[in-house]
Amino acid sequence: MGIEYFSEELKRSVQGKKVAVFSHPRVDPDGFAAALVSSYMLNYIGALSSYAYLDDMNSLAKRMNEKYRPSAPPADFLPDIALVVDACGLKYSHRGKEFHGSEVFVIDHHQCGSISGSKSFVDPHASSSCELILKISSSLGFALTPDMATALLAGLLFDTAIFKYAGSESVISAAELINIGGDYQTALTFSKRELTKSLRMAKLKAAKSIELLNSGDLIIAFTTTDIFEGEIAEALLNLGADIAFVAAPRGKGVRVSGRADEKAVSSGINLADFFKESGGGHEGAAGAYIEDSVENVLRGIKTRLIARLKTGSF
Ligand SMILES: [Mn+2]
Repeated sequence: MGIEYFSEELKRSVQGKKVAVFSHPRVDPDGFAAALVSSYMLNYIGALSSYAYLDDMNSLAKRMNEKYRPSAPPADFLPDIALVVDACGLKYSHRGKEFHGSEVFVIDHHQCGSISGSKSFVDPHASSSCELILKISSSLGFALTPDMATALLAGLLFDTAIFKYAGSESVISAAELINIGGDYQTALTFSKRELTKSLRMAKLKAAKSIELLNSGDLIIAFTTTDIFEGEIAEALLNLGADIAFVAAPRGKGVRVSGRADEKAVSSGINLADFFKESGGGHEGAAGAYIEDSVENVLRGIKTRLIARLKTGSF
């Protein structure tokens, strides 16, 4: 759905309505800022009330939460409409299952495929959801405050790993946010994870159980952890792997993070496509939640990966 049409539909639908804003589990700065700013924007365009459901955060989002302190939805809040940001629809959102209202909107930058039953503005070429919120706010005539611009900038910096994965659009959006009054230094403090002792321990522990697979010129690494699966997958690429999968038990299933370097991506590997419906992400960085044991999940990934590498059908 084009941005103008999406914005108009959103505005028309939320008039006088109660709106819930959801994002993905263990929300990161991109999801957090996108949800936070959306809730203000929805109030501005005519919602009766709007709240972001942000009670499952990663450590950086928690830091943002300390500063922004968004009001939590009242216990008796019964939303009519849901807006899902930074996730491919209600199904992938934290607490989306609790929503029993009538209409769902989605704003996301992951490769979502078709999202049934929702009106969506999805741009997989955007590096962050915060860039999309910036665009939608300007199309709705909603003026961002400097604090909101800082939050969106933090989300953009986090998702682009501080411009490592940024296209020209992200750089332009960042400049626009700074012009509005966004503070780059503050945004940086929300987007860079400190190398805490627990993160370093988790990386080193995960390194003890790395399994390697060779395929032509590519080195593929697998390991498990309890926490920080994304950071560990990233660290495995820094160690020299071309593709890394890290599995962490979470609830009744397993959260898997995958990373692929430029060489792997240019040879046709697309991790978002690899995980399909069970996950979301981009060609070089994607994750999935799969209900099974860690062993089964990693074995399944290996089997599918070997089959795909053999046939070159990535
Ligand atoms: Mn994102």
